[in-house]
Amino acid sequence: MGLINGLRQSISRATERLFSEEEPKRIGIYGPPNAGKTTLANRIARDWTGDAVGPESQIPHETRRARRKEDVEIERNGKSVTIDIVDTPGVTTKVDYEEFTEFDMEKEDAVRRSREATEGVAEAMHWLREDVDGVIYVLDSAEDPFTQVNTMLIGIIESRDLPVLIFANKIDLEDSSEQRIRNAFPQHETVPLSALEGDNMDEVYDKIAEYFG
Ligand SMILES: Nc1nc2c(ncn2[C@@H]2O[C@H](COP(=O)(O)OP(=O)(O)O)[C@@H](O)[C@H]2O)c(=O)[nH]1
Ligand SMILES: [Mg+2]
Repeated sequence: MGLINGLRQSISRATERLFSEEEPKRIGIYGPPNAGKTTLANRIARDWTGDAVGPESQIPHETRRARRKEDVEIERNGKSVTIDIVDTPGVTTKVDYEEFTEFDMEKEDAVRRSREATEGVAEAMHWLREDVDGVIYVLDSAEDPFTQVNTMLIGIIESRDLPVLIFANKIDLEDSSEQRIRNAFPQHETVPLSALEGDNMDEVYDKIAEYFG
């Protein structure tokens, strides 16, 4: 009996290992509000599965809960990687309801949205600590990358030893600078793109397969 149970246990451990190797990698898309995280998540999902992850918006904090798209299979150079795309709320040091009232919203709705956004930020941080296997860090190339939030998040990602790619988004904008982002995070690979226009998506998928596959 002891021998058979022992055998059973080692077989089930081996099976577990086999399956865990096939499990998709969970890739979190992080970055400040309005960097284009949802636009990117939707483009990846549409390119490889045909449907979207969530609504994109000019209103900051439109994504207030983490959204997931499971089993997105990306095929590159004869290799395929299966990932779960997690689109997170933008991380910021301050969520102010007045940001919302600028968008013609009633105060009550604006206050509710800012409360949800604050909870969403906490949730995104929790996922970063517990639940993701790799990170795509999205930045708006037309904005200054040297912010406390970026430094803090990249620091947390590094301390967890997670593979990370920096995406310099919005390169279609005239005052964008990919180099400014490279200078801010020289220790990481930076990929320029426009999630909105679909520029440089071939390199984006090559890098995703290379880093997270
Ligand atoms: N010009 C330009 N605008 C973009 C690009 N990606 C996203 N946006 C716009 O930036 C705004 C915020 O995008 P969203 O994906 O909601 O940002 P998120 O808050 O990071 O999820 C929207 O108005 C998008 O259309 C891009 O590559 N180029
Ligand atoms: Mg979003």
